[in-house]
Formats: sequence, structure tokens, C-alpha cells
Amino acid sequence: MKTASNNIKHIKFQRDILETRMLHIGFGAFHRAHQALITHETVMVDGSDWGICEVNLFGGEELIRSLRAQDHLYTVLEKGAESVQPKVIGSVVESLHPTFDGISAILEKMAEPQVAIVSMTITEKGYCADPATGQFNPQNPLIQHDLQHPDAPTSAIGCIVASLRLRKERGLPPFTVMSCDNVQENGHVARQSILGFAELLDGDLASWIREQVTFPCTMVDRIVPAATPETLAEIEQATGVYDPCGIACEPFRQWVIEDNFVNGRPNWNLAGAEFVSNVVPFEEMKLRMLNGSHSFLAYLGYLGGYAHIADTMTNPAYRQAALELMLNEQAPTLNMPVGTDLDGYAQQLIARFTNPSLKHQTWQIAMDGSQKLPQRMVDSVLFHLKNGSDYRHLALGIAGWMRYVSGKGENGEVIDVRDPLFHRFQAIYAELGLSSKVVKPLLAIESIFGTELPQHNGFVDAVTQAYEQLLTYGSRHCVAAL
Ligand code: NAI
Ligand code: CS2
Repeated sequence: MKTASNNIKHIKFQRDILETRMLHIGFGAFHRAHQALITHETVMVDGSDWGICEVNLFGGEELIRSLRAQDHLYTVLEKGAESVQPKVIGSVVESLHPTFDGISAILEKMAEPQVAIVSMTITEKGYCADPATGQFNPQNPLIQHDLQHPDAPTSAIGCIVASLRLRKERGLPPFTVMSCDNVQENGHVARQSILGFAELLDGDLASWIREQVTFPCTMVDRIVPAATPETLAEIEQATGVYDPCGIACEPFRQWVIEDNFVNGRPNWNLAGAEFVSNVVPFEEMKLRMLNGSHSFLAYLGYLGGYAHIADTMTNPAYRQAALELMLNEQAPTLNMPVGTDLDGYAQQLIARFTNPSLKHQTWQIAMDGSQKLPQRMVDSVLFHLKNGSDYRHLALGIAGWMRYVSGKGENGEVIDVRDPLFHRFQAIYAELGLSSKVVKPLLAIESIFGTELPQHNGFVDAVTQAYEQLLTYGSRHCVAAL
């Protein structure tokens, strides 16, 4: 595990020398406990001026209001299995929200000369790309809006392009665009969407962006569940201060970054981040082993009556299935640098999932499956079909997702399914009911499964069979039967 606290020399932390050199879109749970914290620890070590301006384009108004009211300081509570450590984060110096500041204030901030990095945690769907291919989707409703209103955009993609236009017109240097989302080759996906959108607006601007802007890929890792009233009460107990912007997370953290910044960057390595020339293998490792088993546990765990990931780990069958999925069906698909210890990585992940003090809801992880399945499960299935190897855990995981998006639990209770394609799932279930007839139309959703998988009879049969078993016996039984 990388820890920075041991490295930190106690230089005086002069918050007033910080200025907005980085603007972050997506002041959600994760960014608070990861990039903002690591930036804080970095400036503590080297006394540099890297401050952050936080922007939420969707929701989060109250959070931004509260943040301002407390001078942009907030608490991160790191929770191990047995001890907790609160940290006050001081790297954030400004914040903006379109609802009360207006979108042009945000674009102007992004166009300020000293802004060198625009980073993002905007969830998988924020990239307006096809999840199966990573290609920009010009039909995305946010993009359709922004094409009509390029100077008053709503999407992160539209905001970045509009602010780069301002920089180009004013003869300013570009900024680096740094995605910190769980998206395979996140920098490349960000680049394709930004260039794709710019092309539709203005070819010269697109050429300027292509030549000037860099889009490093990053692998980001730290389990940060959404904050609940209990989280805030726990933080208050640990610090004596009620902090509505507080967030709790696990002690582990990892950040691997492609060192490709066009206009400078903080020395995040001083706080444990790693700069490398190629992040893709690390991204794949994390997305398939950690996130793939997270999604498996989320769908089959939720259906089996487990509210949190740590609860699923109390069932030896789920624990064993997660480990086997990682080692037998995900690890073999990876191409890692020599010396990478995937067995050790898998054991460490099981220990992290078991942390009983993290209340990470299966329902939260189950969200947006249409955006997550391709990089977490589908790519691995393609590997196994090519190699003739076994993928029964992946087949059950995909069947579990299909069963989950029916919106009905195993006891007939309503599931609150959140997904950009929810209406599509609803239409399929409305027509075909809770039966394995839904498997083929769900597999036909090209943005999730591509074109090859739905044509593969062996795969269609494996998922159909897993789905039927789920209907007959329920998920706890099916996981145990693996
Ligand atoms: P969150 O729900 O707390 O925050 C989501 C953020 O995304 C909000 O700031 C919201 O304004 C923004 N957003 C949502 N839809 C958007 C859109 N269409 N365009 C622009 N912005 C949009 O979620 P959290 O936990 O902060 O996670 C965000 C992302 O961070 C995840 O989707 C994942 O890719 C990445 N991540 C999360 C980790 C975690 O454990 N929470 C760990 C590693 C990565
Ligand atoms: C989770 C991730 O919500 C999800 O889909 O799988 O956010 C997971 O907690 C992180 O990637 C851990 O780094």
C-alpha cells in the first residue's frame, strides 16, 4: 500500500499561496478522498501552489454551498478494519456551480491563464461515449443540446471544448485534460469525445486541440462509498466537528498516472502516486479484478439480500466466487509487466472488500451497469471465447445483471434500478416478463455487448442457463453451485 503520511516533512502549509492551477469537474465522493487529498499531501511536502477549483455540473449544489461556507476545508476519515484517521484537506481554494454562478463563470475560470489541468470524475456516462467501443456518441442527448448551445454547454465535454476555444482565441496555452474515472483507457476516451465534439463544431479548433492538448490515462483506486448521515456522525465523533462535506473511505489508495502533461503538474509522486509511461495494463488489471468482482458481488449480492459488499464477504461461497473470478477468469486475460503479483493483488482485494467498517452498498455499485459491464466483464468473456477457456463466473455475473435490471428482487420487491438505459430494460421486461426470453434482447444492446457476443451460441446458452438457474434457485444457491 502507498502511504504518504510517512513521507511528509512538516513544512508550514501556507494555504494562501495556493491558487487555482487545477479545475476539477465532479466534486463527488471519490475526488474528495483521492485527488484532492493527494494534492493536499503533495503541497504539504513541496510547498507548491497547486490549488483546486471544484465544479459540479450535475447536482451537488448543497455540497458546493457547504464547502464555501467552511472556507473550502473538509474532512476525510480513513477507516481501517480497526482504527480511523481523520484528515483535514486544504488543497481546495475555490468552487463553482452553474446553478448559482452560471456556466460562463465556469468557462471563464477554465480559461484563466494559470489553469494547467482540468481533471474529471464525472462517472462513466459523463464521457458521452459508447461503452462497448469507447467511441464518441454524437446522438447523446447532452451532446445534442451542446451542439445547439456551444457557448452554454451542459456536458463536461462541451465545457472543455468551449473553454479551450476561449484559450485558443486569447492566445493562451492549453491545459491537460485528466480523466480519473473507471473507464478503460480513460484518457483516450476523453480525447475521442472532446475531439469528436470539437470536429462537429469547428475543424480549426479540433486541429488546435489535437496538436496542443494532452490526455493522460490514469488508474485510480480507493473505495469511497457515498456518505450517509451515519458517516457524518462518525466524522463528528472523531473530530468534534459536524462537516457536511466530510467523506469516509478505506486507508488504501493507488494512483498510476501516464506522465503526459502539457502545462506542468503537481509532484503527486511525493504523496505516493506513480508516474509511468503506459497505464493501460494497470487500468485493465484494476477494472477487471477489482471492479469486475465488485459488480459480480453487487448484482448477486443485492439479489441474495446483502446490502453491503462486506456483508457478501461473510458468506464463504461469495468470497470464494469473487476470488475465483479474479484468479481464474480475470487475471489470465491480463498482460502485465513482469513481476506483477496478481495472486497477492487478489488476496489484498478480498481483504479490502471484507473491511467491515466500510458500508459500501451493493445497490450503489449496481448502478449504471450498462456503462460498467463492457470493461469489467464483456472484454474478458471475449478473451475466453477466443482461447476456449472457462468463464462461468462471468456468465453468472452477466445473468445476475440481467436479473437485477428486471426491477424485481427475488422476493418480488421493487429494485430502484438507476441506469441511463433503464427505459430500454423496462420495455424488454414489459414485453417478455421475468423469463429467460429477455436474454437475447438484452444481449442485443450493442453499446454494452458489441456485435460479436450476441452471435456466439455458446455464450448465449451459458448466460441463458445461468439466468434460468437464478430464476429457479436464487442467487445464493447459484453462487454456491459455482
Ligand atoms: P458521486 O455520485 O459521489 O459523484 C458523481 C459526480 O459525477 C458528481 O460530482 C456529479 O456532478 C458528476 N456527474 C454525474 N453525471 C455527470 C455527467 N453526465 N457529466 C458530468 N458530471 C457528472 O460518485 P463518486 O463516488 O465520486 O464516483 C464518481 C466516479 O469516480 C465513478 O463513477 C468512478 O468512475 C470514479 N471512481 C470512484 C471510486 C469510488 O470508490 N467512489 C473509486 C475509483 C473511481
Ligand atoms: C465501484 C467503484 O461503484 C463502483 O462501481 O466498483 O467505484 C470502486 O469502489 C472503485 O473503483 C474502487 O477504486
